[in-house]
This record gives sequence, structure tokens and C-alpha cells, in this order.
Amino acid sequence: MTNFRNLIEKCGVFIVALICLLPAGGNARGGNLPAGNSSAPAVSSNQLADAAGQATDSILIVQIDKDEFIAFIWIAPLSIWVGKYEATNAQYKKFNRAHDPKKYYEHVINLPDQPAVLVSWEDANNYCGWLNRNCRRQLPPGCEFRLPTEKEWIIFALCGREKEYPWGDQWPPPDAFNYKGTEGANIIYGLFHNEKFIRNHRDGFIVTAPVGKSGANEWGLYGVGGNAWEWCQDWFDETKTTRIIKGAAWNNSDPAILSVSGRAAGLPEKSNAMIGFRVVIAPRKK
Ligand SMILES: [Ca+2]
Repeated sequence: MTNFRNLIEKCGVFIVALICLLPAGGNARGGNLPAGNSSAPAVSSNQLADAAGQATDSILIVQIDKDEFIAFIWIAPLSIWVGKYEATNAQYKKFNRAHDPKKYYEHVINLPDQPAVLVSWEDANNYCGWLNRNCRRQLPPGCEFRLPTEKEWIIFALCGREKEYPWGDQWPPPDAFNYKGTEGANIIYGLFHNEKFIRNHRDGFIVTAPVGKSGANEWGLYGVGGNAWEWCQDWFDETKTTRIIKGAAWNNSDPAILSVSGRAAGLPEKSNAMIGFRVVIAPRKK
């Protein structure tokens, strides 16, 4: 697995996004993928049945500064609160005032309501730690802010029913979900020049969309599919080299990557313009 790390290190941040996308279940397209534990944890039929119809629309608002709030939705099947949106640049900037992703080539990605990208797993985890210190009085008793596990992510992506993609089973994705659609067909995306785009899909956003503009699911969570990849708590590989990311991003068009089981790996200290995160509030581990 040391070679895996060396490979990723040599490839650099942007190449990581290109080659380290590791769909689960061995149905990778594009092949030549590094070895690793590529099986997503199974979610049983019983868990799905338990989940069906039990989510509520209860919302918890956490104030992180005088002018900045995070909205969480109570997800009853998980008994946790899940961020209604991906964490934004404005929110993350309250923790790290130097945060400024600027542009991806000529495309702006640093607007306050765009998802916080160019944030490593370590940065995202530290942000959760900062929330735990800064906003602890607003937490429900015995709870903490943290990143979701992959299993939690899958459950709040499926919303209590079996489906291939975060929006359902049909292809292409609805235009409400931000992936690489025809809006990017003639755009030079730097390294993504000549890459595929999704035909018959036009979400209107060449890079990241404001978090409230990328597809809501049945439980009212936005951007679970698309916009930015989301860091999960879990290690991707048994040697604890990389962390799992879920949900795909604005530059993705491959159905296997966009599926709920699609997953990828990122070195925890690295960041790029495609990976963001979502915070959950869950019972503190004993
Ligand atoms: Ca798009």
C-alpha cells in the first residue's frame, strides 16, 4: 500500500481527482485502479425498511458566528442530525479566515454560498473540532459535530428506498443536480479538456453551484449527489492511507461514479477543487 501512497503523491492533487475515483463493487470504468478495500459497506434490506418514511423535517440551526448559521435535519433512522447543505465557504471561513479557493481556472469557486473546497480531510475534521469547542452549548446533550461515516452517508443518500443514484434510477440525472453536463461541453476545464460530459443534462453550473442550488433529496438534503465530493470519516483502505469521499462532483459524468455505491479515495492531507464536506451532529463516541 506504500506504493499506492507514492502513486498518489506523484500524481499531485488534480490527478488524484482523475485517477483515484474508485467505484465500489468492481465495476469501475476506466480501469487501472489502485488496489484497496473497494467494497462499500452493505446496507441491509431491514435497514432500508426501518428507514422508510421515518425521517422528519425537524431542523436544528446552529449559530457559528453573529452572521453565520448551519442548518441540520434530523434523520430519524440514523438518530443523528445531518447538515442540510454541504459546508460553505462562508461557514468554513469562520474557522480559517485565510480560506480562499479563488478560481478553478477562470471559474469562481470562492463565493460565500459555494461549497468549501480546497479543504483537506484534516481541515474538515479540524473544522468539526472547532465547532465542538465554539458551539458546544448549542449541541444536544451527549452529541458532537463530526464528519459522517460512509454507511451514514449511504443511508441519507438512499432516503429509505433502493435506488441506483442519489436522485433515483433514471439516466441522465435531473438538471437540478450539479454534475458535468452540457453546460461544460465546450468549456476548456484545464486538465478536463475533451473529457466526457453528460448528454441531455444541463444544470447550468460549470464549477461548484451555491449549496442550495444542487439537488435536494427526499429528506431535504441538498447536494448529496453532485456539486462537491464529501469527505467521510472512514479510512478507505486497510492500511489507513486514504479517506473515503462520496457523492461525486461538478466535473464528473461517469454513471459508476455518480451511483450511491460510487466512492473514491483521497489522501487526508490533500485537497482539490472537487472535494468538500458535510457536517453531522451525532452522539459522542464513548
Ligand atoms: Ca454542472
